Amino acid sequence: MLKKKHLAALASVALLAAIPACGSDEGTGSSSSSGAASGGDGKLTMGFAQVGAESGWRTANTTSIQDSAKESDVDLKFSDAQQKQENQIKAIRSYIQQKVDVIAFSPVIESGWDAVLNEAKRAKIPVILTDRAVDSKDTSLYKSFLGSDFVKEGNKAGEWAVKEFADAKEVNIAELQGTTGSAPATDRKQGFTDVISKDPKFKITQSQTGEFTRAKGKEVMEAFLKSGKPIDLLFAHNDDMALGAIEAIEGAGKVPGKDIKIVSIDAVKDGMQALADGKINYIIECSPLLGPQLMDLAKKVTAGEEVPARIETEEGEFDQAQAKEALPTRQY
Ligand code: GYE
Repeated sequence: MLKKKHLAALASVALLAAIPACGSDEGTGSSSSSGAASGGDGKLTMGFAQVGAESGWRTANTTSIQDSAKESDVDLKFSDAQQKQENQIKAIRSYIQQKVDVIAFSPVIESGWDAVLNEAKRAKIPVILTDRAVDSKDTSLYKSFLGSDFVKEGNKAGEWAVKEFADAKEVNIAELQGTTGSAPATDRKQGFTDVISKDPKFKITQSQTGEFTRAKGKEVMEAFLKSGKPIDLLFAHNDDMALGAIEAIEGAGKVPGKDIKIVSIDAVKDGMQALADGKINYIIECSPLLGPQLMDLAKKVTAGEEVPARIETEEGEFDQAQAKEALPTRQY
């Protein structure tokens, strides 16, 4: 998980329009695309089991995958698991049954995948992990991982906090964690804690999951505020939870970005707007534009080519001025 070397991988053009996140039967984990798998038309068939539609990041990620499948002439079978592992497992089993050429998925949580991945292996269907990792010891269960270094993202958020609060005597931190058991929640927490724990003036006094959604971020932040404990800084594992928290902070008569500083991760448009408006203070970028690289990997893997075990995306960081500059051309 902490491996460093990698090819910087910048996703190319992202085509984001007002295309809905997914067209699948909501919550059933069923697949939305038609056409026979490994079809007689010679097209590559990919089964993709998406996490859900919990955030702006996820919507952009889904659009990137759907658009690049079209551009690469890949027949995409897409399913939305509504953040439930059982739905993802069901979808993967159905892709195995349909004999797709390749399975790709973004595992909602890290554990519990060995059985279904072994089924795919026995069926000789290669698997590519995108965005989130699994904790399987047997790395032969998948061909490659394509995504971000979430520990590094947490480090960067911590490093910003250390600079921002250089003169403070005490910093009380509230943390909105992502989905419990997911790689980004575990790793971002670890990365952030590793940095701030070097100075005992930083204390995480309240920490709970907001499940990566705006609604839950708001609800949990309301509870944090009601506790009466002082909060100097909010560390939100994604922009959507920060945006929900902003509503809670304003609802409590406080000024987000001033009374309570906020650092978050993703850099989706709505988050960048809040940063430009001074309601969020700093954002670490996490790129959702994985589609073009995924299609490329799928073609190589199904052609029997060797691929790197891990491909990481290259990402930036934004303060208010940088957000203002980036916003007009931001793709997601
Ligand atoms: O940060 C969050 C989304 O796995 C990197 O999932 C992804 C995370 C992203 O819901 O917004």
